[in-house]
Amino acid sequence: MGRFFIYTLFVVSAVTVTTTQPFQTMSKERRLAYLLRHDASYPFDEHGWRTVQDLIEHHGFTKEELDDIVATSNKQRFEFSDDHQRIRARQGHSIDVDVEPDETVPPEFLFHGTVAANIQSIKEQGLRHMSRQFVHLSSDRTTALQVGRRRKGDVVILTVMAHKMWNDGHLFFLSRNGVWLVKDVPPQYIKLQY
Ligand code: HQG
Repeated sequence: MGRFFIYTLFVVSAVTVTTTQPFQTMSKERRLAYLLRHDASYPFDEHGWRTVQDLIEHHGFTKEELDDIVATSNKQRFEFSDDHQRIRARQGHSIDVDVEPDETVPPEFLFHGTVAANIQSIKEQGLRHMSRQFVHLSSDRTTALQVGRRRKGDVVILTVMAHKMWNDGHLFFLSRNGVWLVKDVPPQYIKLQY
């Protein structure tokens, strides 16, 4: 194991697993997340807004359902424009939009929950943003554990030396629902702790 790698291995049984679930069987919130983050067929404006009218007319949502999802989403994933005519996701996009997360100086450490099967590759390549615009980081281990538990397999919590990265010139953004975003994390900034 490399000098930089100190391991924190949380071996837990995966309770929530990310699946390739058919669209129509997803919850309304998950469907909305897909439609606002990944739907390349929709002409989003540059800041990632989609009209409420489009979701009502073409995707089976009612205005009340959208109000309810925005208000009750456990991670506060979505927001309306001031005039309530448009809606967007606050983070997690694969489509190329700028939802204006705040560029922010990060704390000393941030955390990333993943699974053991990814570790060798992460050691070699660092954390990559994969299909999304950014690598997602959490400000505490508990949240990172929840993120990792979405996947099948033993969860591993990685510690990212965020402030050192920032000092070395990497930009960090904080989404409006508290998720830290960074383009990629080179391997020398990752601590794996036993
Ligand atoms: C892994 C949810 C191999 C990475 C959550 C992760 C989060 C690598 C997967 C948000 C790698 C990407 C995002 C490398 C990264 N080699 N594997 N070099 N670099 N990975 O879903 O962070 O509920 O794009 O560890 O709460 O799991 O939808 O990222 O396992 O905030 O609002 O590649 O999704 O938010 O998976 O999750 P994802 P994530 P919502």
